[in-house]
Amino acid sequence: MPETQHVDYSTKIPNNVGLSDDQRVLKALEQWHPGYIDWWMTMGPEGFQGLEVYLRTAVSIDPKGWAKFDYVKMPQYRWGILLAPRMEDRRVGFGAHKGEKAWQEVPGEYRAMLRRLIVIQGDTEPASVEQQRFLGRTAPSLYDMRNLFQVNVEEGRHLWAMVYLLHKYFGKDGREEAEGLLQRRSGDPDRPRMLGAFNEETPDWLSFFMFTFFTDRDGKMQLESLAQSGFDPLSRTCRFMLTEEAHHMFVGETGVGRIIERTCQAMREAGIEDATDIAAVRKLGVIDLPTMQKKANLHFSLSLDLFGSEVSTNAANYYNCGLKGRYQETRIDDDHLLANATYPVGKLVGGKITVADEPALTAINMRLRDDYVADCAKGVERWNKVIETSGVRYRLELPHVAFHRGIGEFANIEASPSGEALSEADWQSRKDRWLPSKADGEYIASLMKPCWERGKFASWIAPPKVGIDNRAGDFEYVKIAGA
Ligand code: BYC
Repeated sequence: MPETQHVDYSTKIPNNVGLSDDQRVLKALEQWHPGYIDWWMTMGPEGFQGLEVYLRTAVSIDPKGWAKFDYVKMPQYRWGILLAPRMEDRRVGFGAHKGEKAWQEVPGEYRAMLRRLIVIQGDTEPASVEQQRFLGRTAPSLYDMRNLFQVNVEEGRHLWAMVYLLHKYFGKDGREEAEGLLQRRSGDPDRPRMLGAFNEETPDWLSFFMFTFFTDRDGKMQLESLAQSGFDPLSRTCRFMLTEEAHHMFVGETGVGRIIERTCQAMREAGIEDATDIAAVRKLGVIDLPTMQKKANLHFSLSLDLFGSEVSTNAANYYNCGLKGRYQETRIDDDHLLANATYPVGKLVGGKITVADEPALTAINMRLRDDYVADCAKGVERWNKVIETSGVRYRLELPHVAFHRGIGEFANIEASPSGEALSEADWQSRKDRWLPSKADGEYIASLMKPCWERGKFASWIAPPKVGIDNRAGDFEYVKIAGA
């Protein structure tokens, strides 16, 4: 079967890439499949594999009707391979090959670079499932539990998306890399996941929502950049992944928004004016806004590290070779070569945080990170609207990009959220004001009690405005009896 809009469900692996006509790749994927299921059963959502969950499954790549909702047990989810439609006469849009026909096969000289990009992207997907595997137990509602599992199965599908590229285009090394993706484990000291943030814990639901807001948004930016790739199968794969990714960020943004809403409502009801009176707010059984600020500081800074160094020859090479572009490359009005252009980059000069122009080609990571920061800032403003509307006086803010960094220009210094360089002693004495402390973690953990009654929500989070798939408030998103 040729590539179609419709997804072929007659094969074990649903797809729109004509897998039944490609016995070599079909076989390779069928061999990989049991290892994947094994990984899912041991590292996927713990304790819920036998329950029916109201999930969407992609049935087409038509943007208007691509998903269908139904009850499904997660291990029986139809993880499939879906590529966005091929664009006629697509050309490489940037770098040294600009204007050439987009590649349908891997150019030999770029094989190692492309493989690396695909493996890094692939590695993050199962990592996030591993990080979130215990959260079902403390879900604040069936609605939230469903959303968690939806995100998890789709991250699983994104792993399939990258594994398909490895098997189809990278022969033996591709197969080995695909195996490796099932072997590494988030947080494992001996075989960790590749990127820092994916080895951190996601201990509670506030972290989950912050992660899906901040870290999935890095996913969006990276996928947007890879969607520009001159290697057409990668571009098409990423374009379809972005369709699913939007829901993940929705989960994060509305999750945090609903916690804020509930906190502000409880404060108003109790007549608490001072949002920084943490003890008083915590007595109400909700999460105080300063603690939410600390969690945002943590997840934002960890996510900034995912952009790599501000000045990077790797990034310059990816760009120059036409493999990874900038955010919305096609909408940028320049020569798409960047031979003589410069870009302002945050730098540490004589212990001071400043900005200096660098060649734009080596500053590609920095530019993507700037686009990311702007996108995050808009979301934070939407949270601030929720606070403002409630009448509470408090503002959430993104910390300075030098704050709490582990990669790049600011990795070796400590800085305050306002961007002031600090001595080690200063940092040690003040860091608990800016990052979640042990006591904050314990308080949040004390709230993480399951709330699984239909239509009910935990004390610390407001219900959503509308249900998933427009379902009523008491809809049974997860058939929980027997869990
Ligand atoms: N942790 O030149 P540099 C998602 C390494 S999230 C550990 O500064 P480069 C998702 C780097 O590999 C999106 N190591 O950086 C979200 C290099 O190593 P080698 C995932 C790091 O290469 C939520 C060295 O440091 N996709 O989809 O320009 C849920 C120097 O590198 C880190 C991608 O990231 C780090 N944070 O940029 C589920 C896209 N940062 O070569 C999913 C593909 C850097 O010296 N990846 N290093 O051994 C890339 O485009 C680039 O590899 C990076 C790094 C942007 C990650």
